[in-house]
Amino acid sequence: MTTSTISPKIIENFDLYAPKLVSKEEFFSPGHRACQGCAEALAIRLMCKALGRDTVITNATGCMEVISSLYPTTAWNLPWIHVAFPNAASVGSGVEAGLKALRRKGRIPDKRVKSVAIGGDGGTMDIGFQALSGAMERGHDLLYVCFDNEAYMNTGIQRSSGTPFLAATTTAPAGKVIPGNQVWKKNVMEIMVAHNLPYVATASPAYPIDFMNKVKKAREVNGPAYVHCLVTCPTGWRSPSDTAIQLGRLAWETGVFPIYEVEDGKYRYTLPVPEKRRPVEDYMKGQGRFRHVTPDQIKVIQERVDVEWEALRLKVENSQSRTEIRERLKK
Ligand SMILES: Cc1ncc(C[n+]2csc(CCOP(=O)(O)OP(=O)(O)O)c2C)c(N)n1
Ligand SMILES: [Mg+2]
Repeated sequence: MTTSTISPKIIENFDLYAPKLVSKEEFFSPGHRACQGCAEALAIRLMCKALGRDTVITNATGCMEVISSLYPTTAWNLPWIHVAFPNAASVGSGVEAGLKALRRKGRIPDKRVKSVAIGGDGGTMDIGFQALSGAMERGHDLLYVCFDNEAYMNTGIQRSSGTPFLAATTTAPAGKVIPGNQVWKKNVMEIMVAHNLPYVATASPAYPIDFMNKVKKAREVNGPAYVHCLVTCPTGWRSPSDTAIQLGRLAWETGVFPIYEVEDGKYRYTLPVPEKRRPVEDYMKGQGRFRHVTPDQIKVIQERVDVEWEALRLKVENSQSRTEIRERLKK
């Protein structure tokens, strides 16, 4: 694991600090059936710690539902509902509306219970996309968290619109005809920002405190919020199971997956920005799904990452929040 971004002092006093930073209460319990080194299961566990008890989770079909709810067991220690592949955001918004109605009628205590919908990249960026857009546009008090492992992993590593360019999947195999996935990853963050949401963020369980802080912040928003969490998948990425955290860090250190937030329209990095980004090859070489990629193809990917990184940097540097803009226009 690279430790460049963790202060040595925190590592030295880890046992002292960790329990103060992270709740010991477990809402996603061990004993589930996730693969070894699954970053998605880790991210769910951290998300639940950040959300706390007063939460209802709506879970689209996908790896996390399959591994956590094998009859007659469950890993969930929170109210949890499994729904179809495309409609987590619809059900999550229904849960929110239902809780509101029950509170109004005095049928449940008058306290805030957060509705949180979760789905994989397929369930969010592809098949559940209209449900997500609708829920966000209607302005529900709903947090949606996408756990993006960059393919339909539960059903056998089929490509999704979250799959990176040239990654090999079972429906975009690398061979004589094509060198893996033929299109660039969809930038769903920008589409969420275009919905004018109060809070949108990217995150990774490789930076657990940053991720949990974002979930907490999104939970407090009284309205729609979206968190896009990149989760490494040793099975689908063909990477050793002990590199889940290392790869998560490399995704940020190379700029392949920028970690930032957009609050009220203002872009901000939330981690110390690397002075010099590492080459994308450092990220790709540990993953069998990119094994076939040639040096010339890596150059194309590097150029794309450089351009997207600069486009984001300009947004961080120049964007103003809607509140700031409103105030400026008043003057
Ligand atoms: C309408 C419909 N189509 C297809 C499926 C089969 N199916 C279930 S989960 C899944 C893939 C899930 O992928 P993703 O959302 O990325 O989650 P992951 O398993 O990768 O965590 C598919 C294709 C289904 N359940 N319903
Ligand atoms: Mg997936």
